[in-house]
Amino acid sequence: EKQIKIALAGNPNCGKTTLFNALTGSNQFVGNWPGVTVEKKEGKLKKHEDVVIMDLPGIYSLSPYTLEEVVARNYLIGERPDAILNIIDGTNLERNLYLTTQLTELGIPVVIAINMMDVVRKNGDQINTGELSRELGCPVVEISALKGTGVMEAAEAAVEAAKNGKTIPMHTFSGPVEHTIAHIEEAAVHTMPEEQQRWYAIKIFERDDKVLEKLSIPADVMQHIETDIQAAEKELDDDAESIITNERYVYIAEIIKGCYKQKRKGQLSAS
Ligand code: BGO
Repeated sequence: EKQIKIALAGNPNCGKTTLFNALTGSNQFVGNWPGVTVEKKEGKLKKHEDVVIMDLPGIYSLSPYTLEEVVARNYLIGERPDAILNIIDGTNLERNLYLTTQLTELGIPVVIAINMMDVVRKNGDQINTGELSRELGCPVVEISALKGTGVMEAAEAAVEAAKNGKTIPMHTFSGPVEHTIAHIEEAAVHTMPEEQQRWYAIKIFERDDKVLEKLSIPADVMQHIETDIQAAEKELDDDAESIITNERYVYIAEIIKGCYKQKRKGQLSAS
């Protein structure tokens, strides 16, 4: 039977190491990512001989600015795991979802594990996981990596997603951005597998130099694309990279409004 590869991705301090240990136990192999001194860990999922969990470095974004980000995205783009298990800190939803909005653009099935649920509950806060799942278009499982609750359910949801292999991009940017991304897809990335085109087109829009270097787009095509990007920048009165960042945060703020309820400060607890 074919081996299933699941990448574990999340922000620093979200509990990724705790979850990785809970899922793999002593069945771990530690090394380094090729060419860099960033630790690489992989392990077999408990009771699943055919499932390998890859622990990616803790990151806030898939931008090309830190070694950890580059290592993580090179793995995701280059190796294309069968699914991503995105662990997010439930006490810090807004910040953690910034990475999530980028992972769901890769064309790889994503399952979200909301960690620290013991703390969220203790604080009296509420997360509507059904609504979050609908908004993001991927399964959402509540876990406490520390207490070991929900962790196997989350991993099994990721295995299931890997077997289904379906991804549905849910988030769209503003009109001028989508217009330019569509042009970029047509002009520069149409020969790539369809599920990868959107991520590359967004990165080209952001003028991500690592992606531009890798793709070596012909100069005349690049000139057309640059004209399009500048038109969008003029219309939205910002630089391309900031436009993308800001629109992600606007999207996340909308999601949070619909699925997160923080207990009012000073409110008396019932218990
Ligand atoms: C310390 N619930 C709670 N309450 N805590 C959790 C959970 C959870 O579900 N999951 C993880 N933690 P890492 P990264 C610590 O180490 O796995 C805690 O960076 C401490 N250490 O126990 O390391 C976890 O791999 C002293 O906390 O995260 C750890 O993603 C005092 O979150 C921290 C308090 O987990 C980060 C906590 C000496």
